[in-house]
Amino acid sequence: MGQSVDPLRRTALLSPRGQEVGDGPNDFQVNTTFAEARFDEALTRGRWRLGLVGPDQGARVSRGDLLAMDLRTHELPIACVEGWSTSQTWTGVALRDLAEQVGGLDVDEVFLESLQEGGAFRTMSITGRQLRDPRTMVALQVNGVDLSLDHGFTARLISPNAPGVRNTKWLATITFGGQS
Ligand SMILES: Nc1nc2c(c(=O)[nH]1)N[C@H]1C(S)=C(S)[C@@H](COP(=O)(O)O)O[C@H]1N2
Ligand SMILES: [Mo]
Repeated sequence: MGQSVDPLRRTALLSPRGQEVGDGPNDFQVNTTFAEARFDEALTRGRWRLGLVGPDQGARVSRGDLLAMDLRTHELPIACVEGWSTSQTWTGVALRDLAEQVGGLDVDEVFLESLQEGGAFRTMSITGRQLRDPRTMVALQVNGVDLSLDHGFTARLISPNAPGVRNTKWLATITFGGQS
């Protein structure tokens, strides 16, 4: 599948809505493709670490560290204000489990930072309530396979109570307690 993408069809799908058809399990709508995000793919690979900043301490966790944690799987929607919605099966680590590692479970705000260098959605925040929802996760996989680059590899936020825009892709750092 996807071996011969008609270039015209592909262009049409790169509409202002950012919708694009990917391959297999990652074949669902995209807002901001990896190509549009414009950063070095190497940043998502071997040396990638997720930075965790909490009131008590900080930590840097690798993809392997995350995969070794308690993994959760939930079917959750992404609803984009641009007029589409999709529901997929995500697997990852509960955000609250990561917060606990750095003493950040009781904060009022969580600040998410993407590897993306520019763009309005490079940084985002979610509420303490969203943090404490056990289904809010740092997702590594979707529908049983690794996230595609377009869907935020290495890791992205998925929260059941947040608009699509808050589900930050290409996570770099998570600060519990807001931007200090
Ligand atoms: N870094 C980053 N994360 C992002 C965005 C973005 O432009 N940059 N777009 C957001 C928006 S508006 C939506 S609706 C979802 C869409 O996720 P998807 O592209 O995996 O479907 O990602 C969100 N996360
Ligand atoms: Mo969106």
